[in-house]
Amino acid sequence: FRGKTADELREHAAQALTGARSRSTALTDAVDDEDLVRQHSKLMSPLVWDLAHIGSQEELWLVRDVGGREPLRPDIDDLYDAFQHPRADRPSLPLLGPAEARHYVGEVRAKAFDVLERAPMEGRRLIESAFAFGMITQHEQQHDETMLATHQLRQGEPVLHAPAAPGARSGPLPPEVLVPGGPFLMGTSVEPWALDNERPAHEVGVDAFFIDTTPVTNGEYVEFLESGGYRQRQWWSEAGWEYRSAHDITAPRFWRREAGGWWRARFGVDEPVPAEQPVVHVSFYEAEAYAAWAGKRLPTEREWEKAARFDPATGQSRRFPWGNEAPTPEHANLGQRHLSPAAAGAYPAGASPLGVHQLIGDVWEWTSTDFHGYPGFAAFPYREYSEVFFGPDYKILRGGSFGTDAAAIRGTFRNWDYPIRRQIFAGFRCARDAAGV
Ligand code: AVJ
Ligand code: FE
Repeated sequence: FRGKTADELREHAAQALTGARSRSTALTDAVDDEDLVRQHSKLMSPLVWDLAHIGSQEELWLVRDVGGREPLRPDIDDLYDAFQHPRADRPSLPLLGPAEARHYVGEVRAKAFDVLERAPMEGRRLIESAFAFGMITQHEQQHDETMLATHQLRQGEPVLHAPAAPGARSGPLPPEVLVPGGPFLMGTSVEPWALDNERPAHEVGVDAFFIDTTPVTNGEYVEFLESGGYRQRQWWSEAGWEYRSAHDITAPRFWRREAGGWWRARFGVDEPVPAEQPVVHVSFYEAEAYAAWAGKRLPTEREWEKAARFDPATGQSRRFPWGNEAPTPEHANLGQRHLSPAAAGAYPAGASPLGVHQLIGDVWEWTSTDFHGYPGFAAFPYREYSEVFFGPDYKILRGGSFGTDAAAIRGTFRNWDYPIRRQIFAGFRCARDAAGV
């Protein structure tokens, strides 16, 4: 926030909120009312639930907590409390209908802007207020990505459209690079919009390791698949093999075999699986099996962050692989500008100082690390944002996907999900030890 006037900070928050809202509107206006209230998959909420939930959180956190205003709709707090109702049960709740939900989120937003007008954007309460608007923006963008995943699960004619993602723009890349051993600064204490689980900054030691310069591509993944990887027990962990067998998983989600080739369904369009793009819609277990087959392993979360942020020239950690400036379309495939990952090598301007590409954008990357708080973790503003998820059930994903907005990603951002999840836009890259280097 340094060097910014209170008005500039307000303007920035207003633009971020408005950007998130145009995306939510586009995702929910793309389908008719019947489609909005339908559950497209037991794994997801009806889109109309996400929309009103976005409004409900904004009412709770911004309008009531930060603004100290009277509740608008205290009667619906429970309906949109994600902890009270699992996704599968949400369609049977007495939810706001499409018109009511749109009206509600509009009313909440008007109040939120009113709160923003009067928010203390200087002095002692600056950080608190500015963070609250950042948190609400990120919350909406996260649900927008979730709604995008619902669109991917939806049956029917395509309703979302975007230009094709770029092809490779860098020359041939080495398959992997060496990341030197030694300490680096992980997490952050200064990033204004960082959530509680990214804090505080702390030094961690990492042994030297090799990491892939790009995420694993469909072409590479097909080699694993066609060499019998899904049938060979030896590549799989015990839990992974159990999961693979119980659900008879034989390929990434949304893939099918036809006429001697692999096809995929992508937002209602059928297309041959593009060999040059990172693989997406694989579970942690599949990622782990591929890595074992390739003679490698998944990176730990620390390794991923060191590869993404460490600048060997200065010894400092950057905000993003390319530096400290916010992502532009030259740096990374973010923000649903395209409806797929881009080819490996499509973002040379986004590479890290060590030459690791596409750490931000394209696909979320599975790491081998369970979700825990950093040393000195303090839940903020609520235990329910991250702390209640700490433990061995969730694996960390890093870097964001083509469906993640720039407002909701940075080098320190931590996402988490169950290792069986495949409907999220997740892929991976491999690493290996560099003992003795
Ligand atoms: C950080 C993506 C795991 O979607 O469950 C949304 C974000 N938290 N509403 C999720 C979130 C509350 C969260 N993830
Ligand atoms: Fe939420």
